[in-house]
Amino acid sequence: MKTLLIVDLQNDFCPGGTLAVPEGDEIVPTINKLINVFDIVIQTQDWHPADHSSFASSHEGKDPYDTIAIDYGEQVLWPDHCVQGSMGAEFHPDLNPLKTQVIIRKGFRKAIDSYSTFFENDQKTSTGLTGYLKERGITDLYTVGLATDFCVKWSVLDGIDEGFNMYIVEDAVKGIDLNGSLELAWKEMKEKGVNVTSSQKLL
Ligand code: VGL
Ligand code: ZN
Repeated sequence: MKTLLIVDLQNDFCPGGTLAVPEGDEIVPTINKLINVFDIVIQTQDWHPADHSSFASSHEGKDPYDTIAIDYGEQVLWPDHCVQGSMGAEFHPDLNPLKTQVIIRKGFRKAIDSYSTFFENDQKTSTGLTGYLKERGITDLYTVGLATDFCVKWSVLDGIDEGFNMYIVEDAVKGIDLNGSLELAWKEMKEKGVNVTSSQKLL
């Protein structure tokens, strides 16, 4: 069964939010159309405690977009975003929520960030998504949402490693682009074997 995976389409990642992805909200109408042609819709929700370790504000003397070494590797420090219970963590108000069957929250452990919908940034702690998909016999995931070069990319790469057929809908994602990260993300996803498709082909 064809399943749509909508990554982090939350207020803080849209213009006006604290970690706004340029034109992040412009993909919402396309995604609403795609929702109509999918049997199953899954959403992810970045969901951080207010003192999360990925926030620059949690590290004295650090600014947003600095990087630090954490025991699991390099971590970009972000502006505070998607704090549990805040408006910024809510989904974009125009996104059709009705067909969503499950919401995977991630990044709720203070010490570990989580870009991917499958594994947190230590690459070990599971979100449970693989088990959910396997239990339901879901094999093909069409990925849309924000941000192409962080949560979308890591979800696609891990999804392939977990044995799923991963698709990315190229006109239904938007990137942050930090020091060339957007171009690198496309390269990494393509090298790993993502299927690139478009809303025009699906609708
Ligand atoms: C994301 C940075 C921090 C994303 C989440 O959704 O791509 N990026 N948290
Ligand atoms: Zn985050």
